[in-house]
Amino acid sequence: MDTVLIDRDLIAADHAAHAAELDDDFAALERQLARRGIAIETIVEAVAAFEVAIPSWGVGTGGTRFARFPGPGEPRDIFDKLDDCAVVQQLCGATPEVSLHIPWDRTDDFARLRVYAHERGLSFAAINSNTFQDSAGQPLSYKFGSLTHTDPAVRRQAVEHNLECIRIGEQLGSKALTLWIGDGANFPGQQHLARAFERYLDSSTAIYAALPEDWNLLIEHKLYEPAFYATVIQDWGSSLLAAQALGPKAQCLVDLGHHAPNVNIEMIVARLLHAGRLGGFHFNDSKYGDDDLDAGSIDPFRLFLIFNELIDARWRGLPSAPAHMLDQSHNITDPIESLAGSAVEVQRAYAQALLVDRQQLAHWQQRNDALRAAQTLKRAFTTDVQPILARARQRKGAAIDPVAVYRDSGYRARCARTRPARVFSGGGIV
Ligand code: LRH
Ligand code: MN
Repeated sequence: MDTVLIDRDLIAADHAAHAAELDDDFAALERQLARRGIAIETIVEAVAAFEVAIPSWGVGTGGTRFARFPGPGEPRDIFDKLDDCAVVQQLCGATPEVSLHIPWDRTDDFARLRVYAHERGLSFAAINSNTFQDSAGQPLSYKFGSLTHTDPAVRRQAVEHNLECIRIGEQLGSKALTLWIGDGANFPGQQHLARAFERYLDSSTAIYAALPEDWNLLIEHKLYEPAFYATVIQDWGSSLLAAQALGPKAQCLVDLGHHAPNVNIEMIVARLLHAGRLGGFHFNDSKYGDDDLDAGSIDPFRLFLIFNELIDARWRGLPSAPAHMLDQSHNITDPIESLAGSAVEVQRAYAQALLVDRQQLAHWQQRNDALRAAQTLKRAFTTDVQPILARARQRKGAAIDPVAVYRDSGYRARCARTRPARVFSGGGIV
């Protein structure tokens, strides 16, 4: 990594300041886990190897349809965004990959962008297409849909955009295309529910045919918004039907915010694992709708239960390697602090899920001892794995206290001086 944006001395000082307390906490946890038959080093290694990609659109200040309150030193283009992503990686050591969105991240030299990223220790995760907005100079509008539009010319335009995203992704070294479309209806009767799905299959078949051999197509379902009565790929069932119709490279992506309140998402994960079609996640949190809040900030137990299904599948020998990504909108916090913090929260859920005594759990489940089974699972969730997460960061040269190091670095103030303020008070998530 040639270009370092946070002074390494700051991280060295952070390590020096926290080493003693971390050693103390780590030793205590090591003893506790040893009594439970768990070698703490195996968990530290697993956590150190765990990565979650960050969304390029997550480093700018997000907003709602009502307003967006731009923060200081907003990134102006994809190069600024990569700088900010590199800072997140330097702080938490768990986010070496960035997921781009086209046309938001379009540039005229993607080869140079790849080098720019590489110099900052970054590479590229799945690339995201966008047929939910009309871009400048676009001949046909997506007002009434894109891949499922009744007009074949609009569908062709949307397919062509996705093919272009694949070509861009190939230049960047991505290995997947994430396909989320907002297509749907606001009124009963407005759209033929079956024919719209058939048009989706027809259009995505053309996209699937253009996928390089080693790529995946990640189909992202969403309950509603921007459509408020019916969404063509509304739930995991529609996504799975489409993936099974398209072929083995088509997988289902679960964005945690894309479900009705109280839907059992870990159950959906278990079903998609069973079908062999769990392709990835967009981690975030929510209390009501697609709130895109920081992962683990509202319901960390749900995040843990999702990882519990992933680890249980692995324990049962079910192969799955879903792509882990954050997809959040940071309306009131510094995006860099939120992204680093959220990456750590995803790691926390993963580490806790690794602590589940699966033999014991299976024992109680077999005997329908509901209380003991629930307690066995909760014991892992209530284990404070903070020393493991910090130790993993320490060993990777990341910060033990990422937010403190970031604030001491003055990086944001530096950006506020070098990046002209963007005066834009309108709505919109980015
Ligand atoms: C849709 C979504 C999708 C992205 C967009 C930024 O709500 O989750 O993954 O394209 O957010
Ligand atoms: Mn998403």
